[in-house]
Amino acid sequence: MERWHKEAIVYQIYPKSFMDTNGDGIGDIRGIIGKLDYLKELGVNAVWLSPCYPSPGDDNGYDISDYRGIAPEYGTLEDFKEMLDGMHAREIRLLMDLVVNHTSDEHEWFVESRKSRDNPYRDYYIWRDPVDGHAPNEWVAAFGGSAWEFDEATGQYYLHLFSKKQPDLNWENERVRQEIADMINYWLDMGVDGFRCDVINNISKDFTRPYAGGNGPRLHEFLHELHVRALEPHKALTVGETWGLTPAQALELTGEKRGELTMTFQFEHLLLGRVNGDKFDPEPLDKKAFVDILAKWEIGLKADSYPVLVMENHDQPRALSRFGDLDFPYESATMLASMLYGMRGVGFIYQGQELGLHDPTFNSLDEYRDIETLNAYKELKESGKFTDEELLAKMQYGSRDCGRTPIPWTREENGGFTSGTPWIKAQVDKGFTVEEQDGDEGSVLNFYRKMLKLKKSSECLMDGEFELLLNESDTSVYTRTLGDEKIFVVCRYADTESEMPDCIPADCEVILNNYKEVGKTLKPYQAIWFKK
Ligand code: TEU
Ligand code: CA
Repeated sequence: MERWHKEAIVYQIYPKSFMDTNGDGIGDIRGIIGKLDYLKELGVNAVWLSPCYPSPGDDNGYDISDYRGIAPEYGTLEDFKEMLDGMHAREIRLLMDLVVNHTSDEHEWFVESRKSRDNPYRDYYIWRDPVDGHAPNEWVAAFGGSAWEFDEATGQYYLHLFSKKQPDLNWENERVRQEIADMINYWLDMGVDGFRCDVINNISKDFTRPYAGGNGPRLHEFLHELHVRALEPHKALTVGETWGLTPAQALELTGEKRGELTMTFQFEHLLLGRVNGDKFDPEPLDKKAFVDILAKWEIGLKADSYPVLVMENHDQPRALSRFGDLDFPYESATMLASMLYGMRGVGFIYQGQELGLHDPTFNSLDEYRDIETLNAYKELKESGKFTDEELLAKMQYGSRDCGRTPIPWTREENGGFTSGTPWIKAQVDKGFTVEEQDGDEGSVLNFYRKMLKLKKSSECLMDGEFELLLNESDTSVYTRTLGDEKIFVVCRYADTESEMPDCIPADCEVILNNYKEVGKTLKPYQAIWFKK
């Protein structure tokens, strides 16, 4: 397996909301091309591009109707190649989004599959007879309702773990697995460097279970086969989107000798502030648990895996709104970054995070676009338990659209994202645009630039051993150690001052600090990287 990932810092682009160049209100590939220097200057050396394949757009591109094309609204294959060359010229690698648990129902495989029970593509998907006139089991879909959809034409149900326009592929079928390996090779031959693998631990189903979940019996076998058929020959990097794993399970997917995935995301800390992980059911954030969970994964993966450090993506509200403090936007955004990226692992940064963006304000239901939000609203409303006002507050708290509004590049209308009408509302707040932060030494953007430069240039930050020294009373300290070098990361996770922890040796050098000074006390949300 290639080891370049240890030096990687990945920027996630959600193309629909990044930059529009033709005024149709939808971000596009030429928009990305125009911002490559911005990415280079930020200090990232890889990009994960959310899906830009042809799609009916039921789930913003996570419902793919052609695995080998580029969606016309995003541009052409020529534009794509130009973007890829532009990235490589700047030593930025490209990870594409690999969505192979399901396709769109408008993919030609499914169009064929649903035609008849003996169609050659029938077995590309998961079809079952009704049981006593009902769905084959109780599994529910991530976006609400049963995971089974009855298809009149052939009298059977098909499985969809997400929307009914996202039928699940049948990985038990060898032809499906070969098609996918071929498709992966097609992109890798073109020069793509790897993939972020959407809900990848769901590809093997376990029908003995009462609920739809991941990690079915053939998962490892399927991944190893892809590794042999496509990934390993190209030395491709993969990062699995894998919800609900334990560190032990993550090691089984990523260990050096496994020949499966390079890395997996861990999202356990992103479930905090939610009753039983339900994104529309808020509860106060347990800040101690936030640090403890991150530390648990650092330690749990140490033996044979390289962690992924993430706090935002296109499925999550903004970290500042969830884990930070809107009264201390600069301090808390930079503290969270210092805490997370000081750890061992590949840093993933979601577009706009580097500006310390907070959630946009949604004033009414029709400002939302996300299928999950709209379905949840409907279900919760039908339950009769909530007022309209309460429902809107829930959506504002948990909606995926909170992270999907356009990047505010300038102070102009719609943040300079488009000259037309944006596909989703654009929010532009004073101080939270690239234009304003670029030249401002005290901006979140310049803090990220400085931090990423440090992270990339230090072996100790890249691969040093992690140890948690302190996590109490809203102050934490951990160390990174490599040979005789030691880095202390000290974070104040509260809006009040505290004592400087006494585990910091006196003769340390300050290499990163989100305040001008290091005093006798820690200031609200102060974060410092000390080098010994
Ligand atoms: O997400 C999978 C996933 O389980 C969640 O993060 C999802 O956002 C949802 O909240 C489940 O309740 C991946 C993609 O990141 C997401 O955008 C897609 O909608 C989904 O897969 C289906 O492809
Ligand atoms: Ca456009």
